[in-house]
Amino acid sequence: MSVADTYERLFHAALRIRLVEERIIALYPSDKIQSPVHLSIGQEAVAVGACDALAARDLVFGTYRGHAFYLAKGGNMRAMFAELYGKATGCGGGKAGSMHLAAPEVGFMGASAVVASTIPHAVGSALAARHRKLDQVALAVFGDGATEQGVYHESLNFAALHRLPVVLLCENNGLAVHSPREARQAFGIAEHARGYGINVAVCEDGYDFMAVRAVLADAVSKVRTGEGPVLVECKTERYMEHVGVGEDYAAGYRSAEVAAEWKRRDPLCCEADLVARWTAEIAAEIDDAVAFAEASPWPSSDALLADVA
Ligand SMILES: Cc1ncc(C[n+]2csc(CCOP(=O)(O)OP(=O)(O)O)c2C)c(N)n1
Ligand SMILES: [Mg+2]
Repeated sequence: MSVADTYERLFHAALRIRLVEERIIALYPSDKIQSPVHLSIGQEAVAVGACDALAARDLVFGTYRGHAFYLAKGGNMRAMFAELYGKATGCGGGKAGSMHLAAPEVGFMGASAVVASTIPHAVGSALAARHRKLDQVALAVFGDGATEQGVYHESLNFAALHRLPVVLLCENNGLAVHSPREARQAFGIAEHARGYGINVAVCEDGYDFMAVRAVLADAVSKVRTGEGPVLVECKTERYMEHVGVGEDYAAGYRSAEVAAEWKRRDPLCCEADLVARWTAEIAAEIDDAVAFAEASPWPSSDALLADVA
């Protein structure tokens, strides 16, 4: 496949995610979406580039800001909207909501509202792949805030010690809720990870799915050939508020100018002709997924305690 074909394929995948989240923004005031939503608008290229560098058999462990990775790994859009609507046909039976999407049938193994909590799941899965002699890479995706959690450091140490087949992908948007990274961390994420003696890569251009894909392809190939874990720090920018469907540049904790600079480089904001080429087709797919969610039944009361204990 030519570079131009790959660019268009990834652009389409990223645009699909953005249009899904823009539809969530439009639907949210109706109160039909039953859970809080953490939007990835601005960060789609990280998910698209990363998932494109993986094989279908590889596994992704995500976060509550998970719509982008769920869709990029191949999660079903109907099951995602039904989950947001709390319906029985949702990917979590309507009980998981936006923060706990999962599509294990395509290798999106789950997400959690608890910061950093899926990193050890990815590391454990990589250990299992090693024991079972599977050619399978685990990818843990997490935010910059997650690197302050103890379990992040425990996971890095264990993965490095056992040279496990795991990629640790930090979506560094420079914020944890309203706190800038500089006010929270005494270390650089990539610099610090090097101390564990593992391969480290940085992608400065997290708006550029081709750049992300190239960095991740190199990381995945190193992991697959037995070089041990790789940490990838990918710089990115979230355009919307931490949770919810609004913009909050007026809140004073972040810079609208910085976001505007990212938007000037973001293909989804700049390439109007490609956006126009695919918007109607993607909108039709979203219409179908929303109609499916609307028409689906609520979970039965019997389902309330299923899968709980
Ligand atoms: C263990 C834990 N501590 C605190 C929180 C509250 N909390 C929710 S999101 C968040 C910020 C996380 O920031 P980051 O990891 O950078 O991810 P981002 O939201 O920027 O994608 C915090 C502190 C939580 N959910 N879990
Ligand atoms: Mg962050």
